[in-house]
Amino acid sequence: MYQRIDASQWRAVYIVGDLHGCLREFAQALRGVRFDPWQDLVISVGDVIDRGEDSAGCLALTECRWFRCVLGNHEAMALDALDGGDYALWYLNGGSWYTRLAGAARKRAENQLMRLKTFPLIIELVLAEQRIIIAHADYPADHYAWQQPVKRMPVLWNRERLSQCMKGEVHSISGADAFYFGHTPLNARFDCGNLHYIDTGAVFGNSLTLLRLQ
Ligand SMILES: [Mn+2]
Repeated sequence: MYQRIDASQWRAVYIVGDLHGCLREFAQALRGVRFDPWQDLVISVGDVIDRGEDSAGCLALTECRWFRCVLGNHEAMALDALDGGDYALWYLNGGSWYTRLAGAARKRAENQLMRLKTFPLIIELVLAEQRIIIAHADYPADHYAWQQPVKRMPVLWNRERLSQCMKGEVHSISGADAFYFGHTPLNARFDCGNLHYIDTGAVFGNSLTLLRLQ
């Protein structure tokens, strides 16, 4: 469920919002910051696949050594479909790109998806003296602790805390310095206490948020 990353192993560490197949925009953003795959790392908040123009290309990123990600609800829907054989929910939510893959491309995507089962729900980035937590939708607790058991569904789907933040009922989470989430497309990144929501709706024609953390 948890994975720890030591930022000192990389020159620069970036975080990127929900890709949803927007490989072109992502490549452009990386070029814009002169990203070096031999020295730098980028961490995704999940939902790399579905809806956009190149889900297979974004899925392939999960095999790159310079790319890390937490699971999003779209990856979880794909895994549930592959495991249970019921594809309806996933296809309705942008997963139909998978039906258009054939032969080796289909097999490759299936293998890459199955590999996501070993991916974390929560990444703890240790950066100098700071602890930065990355999860797809929420960290469903008032206090963060490494390896603390949390429920999978709210980590992937919860929008409750974000709505509370937007209503001004500020909700920081203790136990870590900062939290980064995606999942809810916003016009601009939204910061509330130590919580940062960075899905800026790239797949809906808005911009992709790529931030340098180190
Ligand atoms: Mn999502």
